[in-house]
Amino acid sequence: MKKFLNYGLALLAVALASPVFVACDDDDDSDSGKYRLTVNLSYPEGVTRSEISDLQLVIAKDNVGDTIKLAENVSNYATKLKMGSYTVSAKGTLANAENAFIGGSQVIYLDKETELALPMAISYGKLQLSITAILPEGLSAENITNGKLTITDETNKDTTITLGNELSYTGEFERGDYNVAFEAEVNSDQAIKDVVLGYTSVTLLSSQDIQIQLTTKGGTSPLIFKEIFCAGGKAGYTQDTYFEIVNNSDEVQYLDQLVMLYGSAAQKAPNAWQANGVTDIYYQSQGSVVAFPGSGKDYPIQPGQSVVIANDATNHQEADPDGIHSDLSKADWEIYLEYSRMGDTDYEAPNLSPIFYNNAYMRAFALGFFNGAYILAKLPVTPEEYAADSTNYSTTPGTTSATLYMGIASKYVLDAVEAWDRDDAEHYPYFLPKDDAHAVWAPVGFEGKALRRKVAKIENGRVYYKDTNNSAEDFLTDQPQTPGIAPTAVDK
Ligand SMILES: [Ca+2]
Ligand SMILES: [Ca+2]
Repeated sequence: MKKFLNYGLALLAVALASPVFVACDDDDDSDSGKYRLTVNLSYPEGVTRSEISDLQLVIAKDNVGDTIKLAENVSNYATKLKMGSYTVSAKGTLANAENAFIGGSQVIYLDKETELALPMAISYGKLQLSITAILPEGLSAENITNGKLTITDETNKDTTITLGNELSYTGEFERGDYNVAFEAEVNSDQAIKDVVLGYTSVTLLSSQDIQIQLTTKGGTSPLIFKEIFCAGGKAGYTQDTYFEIVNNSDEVQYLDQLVMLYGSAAQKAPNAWQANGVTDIYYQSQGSVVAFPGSGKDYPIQPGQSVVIANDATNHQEADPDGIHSDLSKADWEIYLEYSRMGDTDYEAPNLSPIFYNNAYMRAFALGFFNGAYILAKLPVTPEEYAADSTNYSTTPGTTSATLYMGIASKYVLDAVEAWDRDDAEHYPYFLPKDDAHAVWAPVGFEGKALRRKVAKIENGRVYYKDTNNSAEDFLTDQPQTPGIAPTAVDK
């Protein structure tokens, strides 16, 4: 129908430009060799002539024809024409709907008296939809960023509009039903930004202004641990451990300057900090805090992509054929503890480096085979700046020990996973519930088993992992080591 309209307009333009008149009386003023053509417009059910305005007819030969305006309540037209091929077109405007048209077109060959019933159909032009998002009280446009509007039509086709910190948008859309969703991040120094979001649906039959009331919600981390292997593949072999981090979001993320911290999950009661009221800063255990290098966007990680961080990026199967180890010689990264007095080898993989250590006799990061609290964090400053700030350290409260521990605040945590030793009778959580609501059982020590995050769904081959900030729900324990290998099935 759209084709017809364009064609009709083209005909109209041509007709205005070169008024070759073919509809009625010819030059010779004689009816000889002419045939009568009667056009009767045939409307779709439910449409009457009185609803149509500006009804026009064009009878064109060789793309040239006059525009005949049909008078009110007239639906037919008769003329006499020479034998030949004609395109008969009609169009009008529907009065009872915005930007709605009715029209039809047919080609005939006139070689006898003819009565044509020209079928007419309805077509619609686009309508204007204006959308305004209303922020929750206390927030203004300067407080938000990365605003995104998603408009989904009846066929589930999405149109995504990037709005930055704009709150309104106007576009042209076909008639129909739409779902409209708005989402933006709230500016803060938190590693996981809060989001404002809202949703509405609209049936677009005329141009409309709609509003979406937004509410605030805690965001989810784009980067999470997919697998943690810290249980060891054989007693006495300490450097086969690894972490795997996945980009569980739909946008590119960056590993630059992210830090990893390890805490002990062996506590049966509040630790010294918790007992002193410090519950939202997580202090490391003995050992190091390590960081990715980079200046901000040097190490992108694509949606769905994962990276393996080995303690030692070497083939541990070769090094110790008796244990249950992985070949980590192709690991994306390794943790290189240059300071270690136990010796650490700098293999080919690029390094995460310590930004602080309080025990030079640790051979590897996160030494603790039967339990552990693992943090992936994004700091508000560079790791070096963070490490240089003395307020980020504490000695153990209530003791005279001079040993310093680095702490990372809950708000900088991207992912926190706690694993408890199932043989311990008592446990006291290392994390606040908002970071990890419940620990998972750690794999049995020295049996080569890993913690692996559950698969929530698989779409077009892309694995999405479960992330409810509850390790007991999100992780499977005693899993085979699968560094860098995505599962192929959804987990219960
Ligand atoms: Ca190492
Ligand atoms: Ca290296």
